[in-house]
Amino acid sequence: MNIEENHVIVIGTGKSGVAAAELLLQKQVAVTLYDGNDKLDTDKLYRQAPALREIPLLLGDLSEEQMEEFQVAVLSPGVPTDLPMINRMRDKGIAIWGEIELAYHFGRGDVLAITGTNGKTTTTALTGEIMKNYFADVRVVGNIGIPYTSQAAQMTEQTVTVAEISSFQLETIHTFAPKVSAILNITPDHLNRHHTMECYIRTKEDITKYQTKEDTCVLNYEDEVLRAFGEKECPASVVFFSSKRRLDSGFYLDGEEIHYAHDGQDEVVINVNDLNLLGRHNYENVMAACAIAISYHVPMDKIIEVLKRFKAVEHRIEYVTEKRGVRYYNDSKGTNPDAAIQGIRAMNRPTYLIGGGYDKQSEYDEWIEAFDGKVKALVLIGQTADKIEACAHAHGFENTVKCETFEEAITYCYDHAVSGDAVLLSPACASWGMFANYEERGRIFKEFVCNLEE
Ligand code: UMA
Repeated sequence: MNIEENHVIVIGTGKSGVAAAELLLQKQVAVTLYDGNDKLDTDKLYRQAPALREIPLLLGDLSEEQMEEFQVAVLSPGVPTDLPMINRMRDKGIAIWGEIELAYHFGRGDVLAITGTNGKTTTTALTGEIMKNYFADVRVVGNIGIPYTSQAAQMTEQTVTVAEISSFQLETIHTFAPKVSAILNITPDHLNRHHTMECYIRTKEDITKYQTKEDTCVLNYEDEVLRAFGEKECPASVVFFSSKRRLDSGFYLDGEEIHYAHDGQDEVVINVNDLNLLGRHNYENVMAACAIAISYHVPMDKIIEVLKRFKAVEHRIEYVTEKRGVRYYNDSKGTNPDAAIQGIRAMNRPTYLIGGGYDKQSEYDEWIEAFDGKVKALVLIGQTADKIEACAHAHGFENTVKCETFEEAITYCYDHAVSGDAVLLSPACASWGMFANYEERGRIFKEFVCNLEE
C-alpha cells in the first residue's frame, strides 16, 4: 500500500504514537493523532512533542463519520487489535498497521529482530552492543523503550537495526521481514490480550512470517514448541541454541563452556565465568545473541570482546544497595511468573519478596513452587494481591502480607528483614494501573530504597 497518499490516524499518544505521528509529519503524510483517553493531558503531550500541535488531535469516542476520513490506522502496541473500534475500522476497509510496520516501511538497511516471553531486553541490548562493535550505524529500538519509528527517518542502507519486538507488535505486521530473527522462549504471558496460548504462540512465530530461506531464525532447542517449529514450519534457515544438550550444529552450553558447532567443527566461544551475567537463562540470551551475530557475519573475536564486558540491563535482577546488612534487588522487569521464577532462583539469601500488580490472567502456581524455602515473606500489592495470596496458601505457603501501597510494601520489608536477608522486587505482574510502566516501578523502588536509613 502507498501510505504516502492516504490519511492516517495514529491510535495512542504514548511513546510509540508520538514517534509514529512525528515520522508521518516529517514524511508529509496527512496524519491525525487519536487517544481513547478523553482526559488526556494535552499540555504535557505538546511539551514533549511540540511539532504535533500542527496536526489534528481526536480524543474519546470516534463517530462513524470521523472514521470514514481515514484509510490507514497505525496502532500503538498497547491497543488491542480486537477492540470494537478497531473491528469497526477493519469493517470499513481501513488498513490496520502497527507502529513496527510503519517504521519498517520508512526505514532502511537490515533488521535483526528478537522476540520471546523472557530475555528479549537483555538479548537485544547485548546484540546491539555486539553490532556496535563491528558496524558504524546501529540502532537499538522497539519494546526496549525506543520506538522504532523514532529512528526510521535517519536510517540508510548501511544501518543495522536491532529491534526488541513484543507479541503485541507482531499482531500488526504486513511486510516486516528481519534478516535475522530470534524467538527465545514461549511461556504463558499476556493471555488477557491473546486469549489462548495457541494464539500467543502463533503471534510470536509470526516474526518469521515474511522471512525466506535467505534469512535466519534463531530458536531455543529446549523449548518444545520452538524446536518443532524450527524442524518443520519455519520459513527461514534455522540456527538452534541449547542450554541442556550438545548440538551437532548451533550454540550449546556444556558445563561452564559455551560452544559453537558448525560445518563439522566445534569451537569453545567463552567460559561462563568470563561473563558478567548470571544464571542459565542469561547463558541462553548470550547464545542467542552470538547466533544472531554469527548469522549476520560478525567475526567471532568481535563478539567475544563484547561478551566479556557486557553487564546486566537495568530492572532485571539488578543489585541496588545494601542497608543494615540487607541486600536490595530490583527485578521490576519480572512482569510475568516465568520471569519472576528466574528472579527468585537467582537469590542466594533468605528473601522478602514483593509481588503483585496488574492482572494479565496469569497463573502463579509455578512461581510459588519455585520459592524453594527461600522466601521469608511474600509482600503483595495491586490488583492481583488476593489471587496470588490464595494461590500461595493453596500451595502451603502461608506467610503472605498484603499492603495498600508500594511504599508500605517496601517499608514492611525494611522493618522485618535482618542482616543476611535480601529484599527482591520481582512482581510476576505488569505494573499498569499503579505505574506508567515497569521502568517507573523499578526507579521508584530504587529511589525509595536508597533513601532508607542505614
Ligand atoms: N490507548 C488508547 N486506547 C487503548 C489503549 C491505549 O488510546 O485501547 C492509549 C493510551 O491512552 C496511551 C497510549 O495509548 O495514551 C499508550 O500506548 P502504549 O500502551 O502502546 O504505550 P507506549 O508508550 O506507546 O509504549 C509502547 C510499549 N507499550 C506496550 O506494549 C504496552 C512499550 O513496551 C514500548 O517500550 C514502547 O511502545 C516503545 O516501542 C512496554 C511494555 O510493557 C515496555 N511492553 C510489554 C512487555 O514488555 O511485556 C509488551
